[in-house]
Amino acid sequence: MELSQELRRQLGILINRQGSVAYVIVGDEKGLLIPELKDYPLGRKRLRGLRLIHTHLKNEPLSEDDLTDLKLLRLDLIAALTAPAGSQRVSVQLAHLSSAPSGITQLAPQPFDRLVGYGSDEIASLEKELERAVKLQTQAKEGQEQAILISVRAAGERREVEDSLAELQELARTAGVMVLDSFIQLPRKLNPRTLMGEGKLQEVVIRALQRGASLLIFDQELTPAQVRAISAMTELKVLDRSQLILDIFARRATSLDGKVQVELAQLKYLLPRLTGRGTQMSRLMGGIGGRGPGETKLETDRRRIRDRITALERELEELSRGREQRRSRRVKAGVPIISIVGYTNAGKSTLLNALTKSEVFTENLLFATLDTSSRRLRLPRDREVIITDTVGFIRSLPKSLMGAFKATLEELRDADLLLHLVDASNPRFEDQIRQVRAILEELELDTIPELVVFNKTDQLEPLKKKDTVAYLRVKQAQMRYKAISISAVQRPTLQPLLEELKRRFWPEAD
Ligand SMILES: Nc1nc2c(ncn2[C@@H]2O[C@H](COP(=O)(O)OP(=O)(O)OP(=O)(O)O)[C@@H](O)[C@H]2O)c(=O)[nH]1
Ligand SMILES: [Mg+2]
Repeated sequence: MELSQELRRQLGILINRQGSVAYVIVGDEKGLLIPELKDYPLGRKRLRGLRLIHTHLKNEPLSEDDLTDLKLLRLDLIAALTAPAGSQRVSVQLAHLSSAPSGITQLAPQPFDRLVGYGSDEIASLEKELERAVKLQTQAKEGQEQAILISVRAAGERREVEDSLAELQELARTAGVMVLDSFIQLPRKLNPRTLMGEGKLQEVVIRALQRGASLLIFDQELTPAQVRAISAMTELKVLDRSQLILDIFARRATSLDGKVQVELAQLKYLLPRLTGRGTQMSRLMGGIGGRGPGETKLETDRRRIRDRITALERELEELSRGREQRRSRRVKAGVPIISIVGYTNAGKSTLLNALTKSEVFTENLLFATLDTSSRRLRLPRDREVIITDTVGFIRSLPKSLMGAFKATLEELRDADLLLHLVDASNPRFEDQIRQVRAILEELELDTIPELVVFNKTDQLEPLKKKDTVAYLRVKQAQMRYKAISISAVQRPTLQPLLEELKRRFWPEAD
């Protein structure tokens, strides 16, 4: 304290759990800057294992900056020592993280000697308490990743943001991630470095600590620099929507075609990010032992990835040649082709199965289907059509995936009719229709005739009782889109659809 007053600078020490001094920090009159705590990584621990004890020169209480350090660095404890000018009586103020709503517990100033008593036992029990609070709240399976969802958008309606976030939650569920909480921020201006404002980000970190999350998933696409900045600041894993979708596709891909396309998409997503990290790391982490992957290693990595991309593209071409042959045979046969398109989970595969009595895999998770399958559907009087089912759409489909799945989506070009299947039981169905149409337009498929079909109408009766307004909205939309209603799980309801197909392709008959 004396030394600090003499120097007119704050002094601080970081003490580890063994009681030895890990860092000594010399600040200025108003504050001090904590270095990167490389030797004390957080890993899966709740708390850092370091206590910061530092001096305040003007008798001031723990500052905002102090509390921010406590939160972001997840220190075990922060203590500020003060002494009235010329006095030997040093008093101490303590704060530590806790399961209180604010995330922090502050103790009233007390004489310095008390600090000595506030030792490892308290901290150990504090960490246990945090651990216990987390355990009580979650039922995550062993090894299941636990996440907090975040959406930050400068412009846009709250409802739209919430819808998109609800979908992100579904995506997380599909990826096997447990969602603990979500945050929405609608700032007037985005923070270019971390997207989310830093104050809000602190709140997120505290929540992650209290609830035991290890992962942040953003609904918006993050730049490589933003991912780095946010994960450096929070020491949590950071993903965005695109990465989550890519991850789901990667788990789902079973056919050779699917695997090649997904790997291609992943590499194309990775390549620019790898470049960014390389140059940044080597600049930031210079010095002995702190070198990132060296430039040479990165250059080889990049080259290897580019080579792999070329090889995969060639393989895809090869694969699509086989597909081409099958296609041209089909087209030549002159049999009408109907392609079922629609938002993921609309029931496309279920409908294909119901119509053609086949067994394409279906599941109540997103992106059950990645590969296109075609089946013949026999109609009365020896007429037949080919029905194809393909990968589902979703809003903000990552560009790299669109590119990689071009070949799969190419097949839609041969369709004589796009059967646009809509999950009418989904509260967001109208938005989903818009999204599907936007993607069709982007693929230049909007010139093919479209037939809108509302599926899952078996769910509408319960809806009518529960939420009449929503029910009426579906009914109105159905008229507006001139949609046929079916329930793919109840075969008799498909009759009107079959009639309509007959009318479209053989109008003169009967
Ligand atoms: N209640 C009800 N559920 C349905 C109906 N049609 C499909 N489902 C269910 O909806 C879920 C999704 O069906 P899928 O056929 O896999 O959907 P999809 O459009 O092929 O989805 P992706 O391949 O993931 O894009 C499954 O759990 C189906 O059982 C329906 O008419 N009524
Ligand atoms: Mg499917």
